[in-house]
Amino acid sequence: MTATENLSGRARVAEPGEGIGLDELALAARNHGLPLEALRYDVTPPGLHYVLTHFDIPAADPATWQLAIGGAVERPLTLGLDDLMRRPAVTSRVLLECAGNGRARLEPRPVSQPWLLEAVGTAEWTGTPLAPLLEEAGLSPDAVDVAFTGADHGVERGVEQDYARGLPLAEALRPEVLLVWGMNGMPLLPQHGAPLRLVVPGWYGMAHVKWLTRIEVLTEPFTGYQNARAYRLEVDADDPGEPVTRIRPRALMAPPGWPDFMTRERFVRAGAVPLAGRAWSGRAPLTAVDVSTDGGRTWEAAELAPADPAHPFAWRGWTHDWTATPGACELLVRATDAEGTQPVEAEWNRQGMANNLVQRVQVTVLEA
Ligand SMILES: Nc1nc2c(c(=O)[nH]1)N[C@H]1C(S)=C(S)[C@@H](COP(=O)(O)O)O[C@H]1N2
Ligand SMILES: [Mo]
Repeated sequence: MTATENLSGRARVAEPGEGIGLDELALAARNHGLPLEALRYDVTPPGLHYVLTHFDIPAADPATWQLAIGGAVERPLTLGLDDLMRRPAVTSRVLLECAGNGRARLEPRPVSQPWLLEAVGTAEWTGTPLAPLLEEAGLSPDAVDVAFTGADHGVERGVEQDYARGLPLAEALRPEVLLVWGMNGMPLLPQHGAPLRLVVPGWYGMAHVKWLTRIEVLTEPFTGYQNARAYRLEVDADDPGEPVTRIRPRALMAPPGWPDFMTRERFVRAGAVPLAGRAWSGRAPLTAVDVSTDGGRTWEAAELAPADPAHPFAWRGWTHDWTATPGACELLVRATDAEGTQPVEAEWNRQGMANNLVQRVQVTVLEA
């Protein structure tokens, strides 16, 4: 990429046939995904949860960490981690998915973190609800947005910035939005935002600001880079695009059998092969999961675990009994929520955001 292209501030789209570059490899090596076999765990073990960090993991000392709450409030607050930990604590099981999940499979490929399908995980987050803190600070009656800023700093498409995201006030006041210091019963790990992060159940990952240092209540919509330029569903370079918000429905399967080391193609033996995975949606209740064992020609309903009222923001398990016959085949799985079904063909946008095309798994069925 030339400096001019960089300063033009637009996401780059790969040339037809252009392979993954070293810049994308560098991002992929820093930001790892969930190994899909780890879909077996209800709660993703910490080291297996996906990670996405735009810049560097900042240095952070929990003993001196401070969170400032200001802007359009009557009483600005400054809180240490121990002040926050003395407040009512809740633990909530929440699925996170990166808005760029599936990007590397788009044609043409938006050049960025090249996720295949694995930018997802479900953790038990411990923290305190945000809304009472905002109320205590005294919200101005004309407040509309809340901006959340992390301690990490960098340059993105020519713009120097602290990582910051705005949320509409009504979303920030939802009782399930948390300021979090714990993950899976342990202190938050550095890569997941230690010592403090935001969790916004139902929204794509970019909203869950890590290394949170500042909350600013705004009387105008937030116009920072990560809302105004990044995370938009733009279809061409002049299109401002709709903002990326809530997670679209998706199902994934833990690939059955055993893999080829290099191709990741799967092998199973003919006969009964149990298929299983997870499904989720952040925008509407899930209604069905369907599986195809013939490359998408026919679909059968999978067994979807009932919604667990104790964990409304977690993924749900699904299973399907497959009788495999010898030969090559392609397995697909798709989720449906109250607003629609996952597309079989990708819906393209310049940044490769909120792309929920179906998973395809190539399997060779061997003689029993
Ligand atoms: N401060 C800060 N917060 C951030 C990011 C970041 O780069 N900096 N990345 C966001 C994105 S794009 C995602 S997908 C999630 C990933 O969270 P995880 O790494 O804990 O899985 O964090 C979000 N919060
Ligand atoms: Mo992300």
